[in-house]
Amino acid sequence: MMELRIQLIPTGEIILSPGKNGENYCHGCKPPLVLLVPLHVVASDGVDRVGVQDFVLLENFTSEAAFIENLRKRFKENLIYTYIGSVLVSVNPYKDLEIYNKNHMQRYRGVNFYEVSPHIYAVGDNSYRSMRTERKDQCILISGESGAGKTEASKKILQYYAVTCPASEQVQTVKDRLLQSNPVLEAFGNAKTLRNDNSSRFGKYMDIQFDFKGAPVGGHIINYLLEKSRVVHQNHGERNFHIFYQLIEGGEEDLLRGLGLERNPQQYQYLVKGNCPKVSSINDRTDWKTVRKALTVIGFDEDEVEELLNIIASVLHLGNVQYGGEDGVACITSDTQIKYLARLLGVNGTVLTEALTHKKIIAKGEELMSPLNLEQASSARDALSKAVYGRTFTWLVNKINASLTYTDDSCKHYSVIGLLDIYGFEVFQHNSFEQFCINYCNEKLQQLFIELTLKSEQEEYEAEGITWEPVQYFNNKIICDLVEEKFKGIISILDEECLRPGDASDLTFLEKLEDTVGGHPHFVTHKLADTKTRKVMSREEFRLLHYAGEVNYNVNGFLDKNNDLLFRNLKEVMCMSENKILNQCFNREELSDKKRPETAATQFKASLAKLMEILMSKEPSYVRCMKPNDSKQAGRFDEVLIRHQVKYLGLMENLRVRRAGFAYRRRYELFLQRYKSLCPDTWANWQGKAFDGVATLVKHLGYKPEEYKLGRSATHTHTHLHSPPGGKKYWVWRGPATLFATEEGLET
Ligand code: AOV
Ligand code: MG
Repeated sequence: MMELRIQLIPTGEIILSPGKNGENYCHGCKPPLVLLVPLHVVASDGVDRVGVQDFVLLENFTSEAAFIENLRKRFKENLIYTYIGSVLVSVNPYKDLEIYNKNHMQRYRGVNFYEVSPHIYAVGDNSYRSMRTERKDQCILISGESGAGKTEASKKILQYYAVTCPASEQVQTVKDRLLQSNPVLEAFGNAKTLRNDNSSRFGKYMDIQFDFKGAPVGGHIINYLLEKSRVVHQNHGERNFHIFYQLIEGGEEDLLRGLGLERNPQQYQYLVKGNCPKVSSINDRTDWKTVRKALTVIGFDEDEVEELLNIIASVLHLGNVQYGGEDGVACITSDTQIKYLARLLGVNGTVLTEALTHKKIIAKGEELMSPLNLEQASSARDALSKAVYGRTFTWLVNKINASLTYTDDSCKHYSVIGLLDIYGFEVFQHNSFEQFCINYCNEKLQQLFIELTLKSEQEEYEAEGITWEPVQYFNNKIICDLVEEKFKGIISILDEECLRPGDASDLTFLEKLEDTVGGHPHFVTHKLADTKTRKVMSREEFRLLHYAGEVNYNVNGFLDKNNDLLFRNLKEVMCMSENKILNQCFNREELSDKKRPETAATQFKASLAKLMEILMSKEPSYVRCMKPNDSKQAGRFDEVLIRHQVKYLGLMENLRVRRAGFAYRRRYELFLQRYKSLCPDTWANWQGKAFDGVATLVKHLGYKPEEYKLGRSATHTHTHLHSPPGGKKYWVWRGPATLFATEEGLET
């Protein structure tokens, strides 16, 4: 196969140069080089097998069919990455590709985005270079539905930095810890779902901090709402968090004996619900070894590891606490678990037994222990398991953060690249509060993408007075508002029911939703639905028409999960724990705090709002991940599924804005500085205004009026996509770094 490259220099001269597979050459160019635009790779039989590597180069760029065909062609050739301008589109190959080794990493180091074939490394490198040259913090936003490849992409970027960035001995330690935080957090925060064998059940935003030499010197992770309910319940075909199976499968005999565990997941109530102890793509035993090593690299000492594993084992024992009893009063039928629990949790067994079967109430100023019935006792036990696991997870993140904290006082100022890897949009047969939160989070991220790529881009043209044919797109703000608006959004209504004394229940929440948001175009319930929809909805569900698809949420459990309460006496027991980790997770101050804690959804909403602020304050890059099929199979490209994702990710609109727009923007001063030597009137020392100098320069270069525009703010010009003379097959960027930006605005 031969690949043709086109290279454009400001004089308008075009140099074609043959390249090797996937490689680009900066061939025979004299500065100033503007841009290299790769053309089709055409086989010797003249057949275009791999399409274009930037959708912007698609001849028929308004056609969705052409877009999908280009994706398909590339996917079949294992070319999983394609650009839309600077946005990277990635299709999960579901197989290991030989494109992530050190040679590949070197190829992308310090090379212009367009000079090499599309790759996740190019995105990483581009952000890194922008951070260094422009001194602006960056973030890389990775989105896509569950199983699309977000977590893998974020790991690849991290590996790229670990290998290619400069390192001293101290930096090497940080690099190792950054890398090793992944297996640990995945063990405790990922699980097999029906959509993904290694599904992230928490959201993760990770800042990588770089010093002035560009070396990674520290990091910080923020975690978002862990799906705690998985600790006590899994749907059919799903698993609990990986760590439980890793410990049981991989733990040494002595260790398991000490923890009172058997090497059989089927023995544990918390591991049998999904009836799926083994997953063919996962080796729990080797993963256990990886996690154990990683804990050491991160800086856990043996005592901490022991205490951590004591907690994991105690959750399994808690799940096996069984209740019996007469007259509706719960009592624990066997005290074997309690014995283990008392030891592993470091608490008094009798006090724990009482707390697992009673509730402390205060009547007439006196504390009384009121017995629980069977159902109450089971949910108290499960609430304790969830709290213990959830808080330990947060502790783990804090511990990792402490190990990543940069301590060298000589460098107080560092630049940051943030990596966002959240849980992807998901739809199951049965969707609950967790899916509601996950999908809401995805709406927020899509909203940010729209704000930053579609909306603001178009608004800027208007502000600059540049003629512009607006591109229509679906703005999902309406759905974000439906969920999060004060007083009348779904979360507010849910909170209201959670706080309302008396007869509040999941069903009264549903009724209230119908009364308040019943008329909303993106909200439906059984009662409000048309006959066809009603057939596929139960009376306990509400349906949201998300940007990514329709999801029916069953309200069962919404109030409890949102309240996320733990009985006071269980908290008291945990506060007395001798386990040092638990001791930090449960503290006495919380017992004396009379204020009701914020609900789970409200906390989540606030944390997402903060996340949006963080992301908005940085220069974003986007990776849009797609799933080629629902069966996790290599080589299968399900066109219907892909089309759906192309639609809801807004990729066609993204392309249209990109195509219609000006690819390059430069401030007049910088543009003039760079290219003045191309024009006899400007080359020496231009004394006039930069704007006039640029106008003289572009006139001299012979650009046609439609090929560039000078922005109103009188500091920028930009140039257009342009069909090259005499050629219809491809499109190129025309002109020297076509310029345009606002006064303080865009940098080089
Ligand atoms: P996700 O993060 O987007 O889903 P993952 O990154 O976990 O999805 O990818 C799912 C699986 O797809 C991985 O475990 C790999 O087997 C495979 N995969 C993804 N990307 C690649 C790649 N570049 N090369 C090879 N295999 C890949 V979720 O966390 O569920 O939203 O909540
Ligand atoms: Mg993930």
